[in-house]
Amino acid sequence: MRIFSGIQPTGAKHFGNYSGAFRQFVPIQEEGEAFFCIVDLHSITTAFEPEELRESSLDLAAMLFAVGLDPDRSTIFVQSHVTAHPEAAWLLSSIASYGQLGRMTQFKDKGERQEFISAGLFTYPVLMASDILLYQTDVVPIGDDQKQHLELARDLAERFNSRYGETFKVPEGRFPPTGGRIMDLQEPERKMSTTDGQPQGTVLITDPPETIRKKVKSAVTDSGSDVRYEPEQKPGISNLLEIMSVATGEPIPQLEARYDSGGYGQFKSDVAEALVTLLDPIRMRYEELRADESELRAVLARGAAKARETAAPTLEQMYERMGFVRP
Ligand code: AQP
Repeated sequence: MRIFSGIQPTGAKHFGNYSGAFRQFVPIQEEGEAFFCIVDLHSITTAFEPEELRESSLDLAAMLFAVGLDPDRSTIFVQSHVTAHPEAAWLLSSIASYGQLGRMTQFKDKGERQEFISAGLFTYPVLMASDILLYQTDVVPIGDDQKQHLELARDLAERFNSRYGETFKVPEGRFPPTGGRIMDLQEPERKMSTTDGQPQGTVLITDPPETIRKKVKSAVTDSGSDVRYEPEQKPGISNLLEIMSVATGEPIPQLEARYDSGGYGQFKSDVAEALVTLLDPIRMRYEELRADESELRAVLARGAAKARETAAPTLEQMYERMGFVRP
């Protein structure tokens, strides 16, 4: 089984990324041949600083190893090291419709909040489709916010296969049953996010314990004092319940039963401690791994070599089937 997932090196990664994506990566790497891609080409579709991009690409590599990815089992690489990705994206853009791209929620949401809307932000999902399809991927472990983009990748695979002959596997998404969409602690109706979230409402994986405690303590809660999972009526408390369930592995009904009539105070302080217990060892491992930049670069170079070799035959087939004269 082939597994592929991409993560943007945009700023520091947060608990939402951990819950929706990283947490699934560790067990899934045992199920087949896994590729995890630091999608730096995606990161330039919104405003960015070149120096930060360089640093955060290496930060993300260290983070992926800190959460438990094993470079001997999985291939971890940087997207821009494998030029097949933008090449395949250009070929796929000829079968992606302008209308479908315009309906992407992420494009509409992010577009609304930017003064300058890049063409790259619009075509982003085509590059994401090429990332996934080049590896003949069976399974894509991702958070709920990526469902629509994955659907587009599936549509493009089917369209290409029917127009030019069977070339791509049609991938399936794998979404966590709990914690697939973690919300901002300050604005629980919006997802926790690096670029669009509130700093106080975003728990970073590298936040020190005191910062985590402060952020959870000031999390927006709802009227009433009962701890119940009702996302419509109680978005703040329901989000905290999901966070605690992800952090401890305890099912939500069990947590509801324990905290139901105890008020929000004790509950919030236990959520904070559960996060600290989970994230503190990751932060410490991260700091250790991040300090050895030459080792990180060496592992990424090995990953890129393997990724290039794996993606090349699919790209070649795309060119062939579309009628290009090959050199
Ligand atoms: N809030 C979230 N809850 C659960 N999963 C999430 N993911 C992102 N936010 C949440 C999942 O994390 C993986 C990597 O995401 P990404 O780094 O590619 O970027 P993103 O989705 O753009 O993440 P951000 O932080 O939310 O950034 P912006 O501000 O760009 O929207 C993906 O599998 C994603 O589903």
